[in-house]
Amino acid sequence: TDANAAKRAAGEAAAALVESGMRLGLGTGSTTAYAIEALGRRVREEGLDIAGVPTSFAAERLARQHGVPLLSLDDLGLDTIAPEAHALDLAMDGADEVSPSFDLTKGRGAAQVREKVVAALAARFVVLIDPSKDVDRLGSRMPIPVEVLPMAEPAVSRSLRGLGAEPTLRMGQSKDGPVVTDQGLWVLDAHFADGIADPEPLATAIDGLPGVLGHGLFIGMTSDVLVGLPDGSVEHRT
Ligand code: DER
Repeated sequence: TDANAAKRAAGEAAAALVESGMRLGLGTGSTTAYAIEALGRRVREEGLDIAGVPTSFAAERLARQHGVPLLSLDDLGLDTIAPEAHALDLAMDGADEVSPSFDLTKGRGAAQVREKVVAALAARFVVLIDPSKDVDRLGSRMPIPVEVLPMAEPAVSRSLRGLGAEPTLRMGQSKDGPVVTDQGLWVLDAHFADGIADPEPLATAIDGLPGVLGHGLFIGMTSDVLVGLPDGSVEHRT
């Protein structure tokens, strides 16, 4: 379909940015899946010498399936890297919404907590989208996923309402009861009826709620946006 052609174009463009010797962040979702597949091809066909830190069980399994070598943060020798240097050369990941200033909503796949850890370690954070992800303001089309300690869910829901959101507990499709994340926690999807005028203070406020592990607002983290188009072309925004 056109949507798949657009996602594939973005994913393959991201894989083309990768050079031997790079340590990568491997994102989660259907768009980054194309990048992981393309990286696997380059490893096999060109002997590309890379390794990546996966951002979910899904990304890890996909990387193994395609023969992309994996790393954990323990393998990076973080304490031997100067504080101002970056542990990863390039992290690639998808997004649910991208604002004009490249701020993101992420977490449709409930992977936002590990994704943010990995993106924060990268010298360059490349976001892979199709045009359907462009929004004028974050929260206008997608809720903000908030990963929460199950025992704290009632308190965090109340606080999110106080911040102007309508929170809904994310329920399983192939599982009865709440979705359980890779960390064994729950996800509250915080819906903002009119979108979010100023996402930065909201992100800070959500981070401060006791019982919250992380959320899907990625503010000021994006280096590049690769927009795949249905005709297979790619728009590169920096
Ligand atoms: O869940 C996530 O954070 C994904 O990266 C999501 O934001 C994008 O997934 P998609 O590429 O399948 O739309």
